[in-house]
Amino acid sequence: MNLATSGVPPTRVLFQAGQSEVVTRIQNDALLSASLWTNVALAGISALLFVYMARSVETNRARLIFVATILISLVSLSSYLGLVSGLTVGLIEMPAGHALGGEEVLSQWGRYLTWTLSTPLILLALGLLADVDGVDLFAVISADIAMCLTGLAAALTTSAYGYRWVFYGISSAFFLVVLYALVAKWPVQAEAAGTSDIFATLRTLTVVLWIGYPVVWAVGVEGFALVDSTALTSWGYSILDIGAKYVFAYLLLSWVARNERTVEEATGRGTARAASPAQDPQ
Ligand code: RET
Repeated sequence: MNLATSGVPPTRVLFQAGQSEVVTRIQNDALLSASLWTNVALAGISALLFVYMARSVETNRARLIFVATILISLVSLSSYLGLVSGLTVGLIEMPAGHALGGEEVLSQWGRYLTWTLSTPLILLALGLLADVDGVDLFAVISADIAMCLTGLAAALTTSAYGYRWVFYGISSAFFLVVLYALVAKWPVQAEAAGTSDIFATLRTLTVVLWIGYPVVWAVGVEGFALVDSTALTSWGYSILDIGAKYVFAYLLLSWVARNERTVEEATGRGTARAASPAQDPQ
């Protein structure tokens, strides 16, 4: 069916709006394009760098941390290619009550979808570093995935302005679970694992930058639209991504490569020991 001639009003077309139309809008906005291509480049370069850094890593747990972290860059590369190609971008009409109510806004909904893959990998890497137990890791990663999916709902809800914020509130509640683990629980386990110094650095980086995401959402086009530019909102997320993924990953992997023994010795105090009766006769 040709939507242009079918009599379907443009406001109802929303996600059927052709990818080519969305791509044209992105390409015509140099600032917006730059926010995406910068991350395509950084994701690709960082993945290559991390694979290179992995060449001398031999022990199991260190290798696992490398695999999880290299995947962060690869997920990011796919995510940003989804955005620049228009595959995971759509036009949504903001509901009445929103500062841009009635206007069509470019929604980069693919970001939220791919965060459901990248943020669990970040938490997995941090959890392995701190040698947290499997149940804790499962609970925190589940809350994190729920945070991303309800964040996706907040961004895509167009039936009523209030519902956008209801989903935002639920997403924030899940986020508090993640923050609680990072700030209160995991540092204690990192201390026991002998990784507390690097864990503290990465934890601070993660907590500060991750708090930036809901702030960008609230201030940017999706929330109060105090900044009503799609390009600037996109740059907000892109800059946070650079710190939360590539800088984070570089700091983590260079430490792990230098301290393989500490990482390997930590195995057995948390997950592995609890799961393996052979190491724990009681
Ligand atoms: C949203 C809006 C709803 C409320 C909250 C949010 C939090 C998002 C976070 C995202 C972190 C993303 C990262 C991506 C790396 O690839 C969904 C923006 C709380 C914390 C680190």
